[in-house]
Amino acid sequence: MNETILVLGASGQIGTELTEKLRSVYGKKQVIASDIRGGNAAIMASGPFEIIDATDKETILKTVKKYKVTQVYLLAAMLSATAEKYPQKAWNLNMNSLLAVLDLAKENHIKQVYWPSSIAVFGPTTPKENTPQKTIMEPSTVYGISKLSGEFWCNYYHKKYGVDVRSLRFPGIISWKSKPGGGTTDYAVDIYFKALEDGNFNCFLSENTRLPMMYMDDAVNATIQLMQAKSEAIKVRTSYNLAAIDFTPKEIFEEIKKHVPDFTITYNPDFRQQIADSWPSNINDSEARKDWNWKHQFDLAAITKDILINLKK
Ligand code: VAH
Repeated sequence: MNETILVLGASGQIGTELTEKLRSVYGKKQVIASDIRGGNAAIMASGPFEIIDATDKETILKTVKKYKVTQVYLLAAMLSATAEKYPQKAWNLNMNSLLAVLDLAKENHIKQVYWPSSIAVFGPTTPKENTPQKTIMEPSTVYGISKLSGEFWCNYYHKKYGVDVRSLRFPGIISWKSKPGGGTTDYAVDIYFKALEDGNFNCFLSENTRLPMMYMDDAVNATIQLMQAKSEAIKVRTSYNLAAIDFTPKEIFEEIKKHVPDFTITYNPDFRQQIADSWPSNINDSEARKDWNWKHQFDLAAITKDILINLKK
């Protein structure tokens, strides 16, 4: 597999762990990490790093030529909660970065593109249970609007120019290696840190807010599995539904309490409750399981055990 990969947004929650995994699969020198700001020590030390604004096509092209890049993974984006505060900045970053990379693929500078979408493409009129691949999609957040638009651009560039761009609709992603980054589902990241640091968690969502979630390891493995699948196996060129588990703040709290008996929680919903209420409770990902054999590994008990063991180290 002689690929050379450029990760845009490598300092973010997913970018950090995706870069680490890609370097273990393809070789440290074959994966160039980049972001608008420096990454964590491990990312900076374990392979090439470049400061790149993901909306700046010329700088991306210069880097593609410098390292003879064959694939770009575009993880740079502004997430749901922050995007509601800065709509124009979110639209600019989320859209212009994607169009820049799709153009580089259309001009044959790179062979393959990965771009993450999100369950945020679904809105309040979407069926909430077992949400299908094709359904009503009327997103009511800036982030969701940018992700749904991005999906149509991916499909357009594939159909019209033959660009091999692939995408997954990520649920909320839980990890312990980096602190939360402005996402509505990031309560499920922060709760583990607070369980060990403070013993109490002030949750910005109500206790019965059920959301689709996934462990970072599953999300990273799904991404690489999708990108390594044969092109003819990829039947969906907007973005694949991808699912693992779903839970409420009450359920994740109870799971953590099994390990941290004195842990307490208070619920003080804020503006992010409205965002969460516009999203599905759980997702049907049968197309991904059928087309390229997707299968999640981690349930909530396994996630909780793994995170608390690692955070306690
Ligand atoms: C967010 N973590 O909360 C992201 C994700 C489904 C949510 O896209 O904005």
